[in-house]
Amino acid sequence: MPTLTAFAASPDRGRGHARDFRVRWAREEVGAPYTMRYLSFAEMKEPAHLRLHPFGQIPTWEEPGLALFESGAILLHLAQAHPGLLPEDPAARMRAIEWMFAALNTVEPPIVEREGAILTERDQPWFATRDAMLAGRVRTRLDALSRRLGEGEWLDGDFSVGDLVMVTVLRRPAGASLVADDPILAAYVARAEARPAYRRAFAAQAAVFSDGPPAPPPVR
Ligand code: GTB
Repeated sequence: MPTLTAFAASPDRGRGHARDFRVRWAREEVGAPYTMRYLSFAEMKEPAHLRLHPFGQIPTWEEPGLALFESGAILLHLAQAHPGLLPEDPAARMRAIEWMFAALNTVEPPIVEREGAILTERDQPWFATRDAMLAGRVRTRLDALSRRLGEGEWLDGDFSVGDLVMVTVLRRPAGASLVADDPILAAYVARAEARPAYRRAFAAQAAVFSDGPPAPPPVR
């Protein structure tokens, strides 16, 4: 059975913010079983894991004849190998992949940059000014995404791997409250979170922590 790696002790304590969650969700969407291997931070930097992931991170994916790192590559592989996450029509299929890249390369970076600042620079006297700037960059991306989504249910036709990645990006803490302020994006994320596959994946990862996920920290 294929194996996905994840944090043994995720700092999010089961809120599904680490990047293994998007793979769990995809796997549930296509209805294919998988097993998990949980790693400590020390194990992620040991030679056995570095052979799988040159940067010593999670997630990684192993199946007979193939080992992958990078959540985007793993998701593209799964979406190509199983029906359900990519349209059959070649042009529509490419547009879904385009949205996946947009999520990873255009929307996620400013959110990750803000997240890093919140984690490491919060005590600096200039933090409020810097955070306002970083939040503004996130908002610029979210506004454009919201305008494009408009009244649409998903980004381009049926739910695809592009939506799956975009929603995991929009759920990240440094963007979540800005998403909540936008009714179009908030409804989009809620629609995705209501999918049975999402709920199964979320329950599975939350169950790793016996005390359950705590309330999220306030990030505005
Ligand atoms: N581009 C890679 C991908 O998409 O797979 C990025 C992989 C990555 O950043 N992995 C992180 C990691 O292994 C975990 S997801 N970090 C450990 C290290 O670099 O040593 C990032 C993450 C971690 C924790 C939370 N959280 O607790 O909320 C959210 C996101």
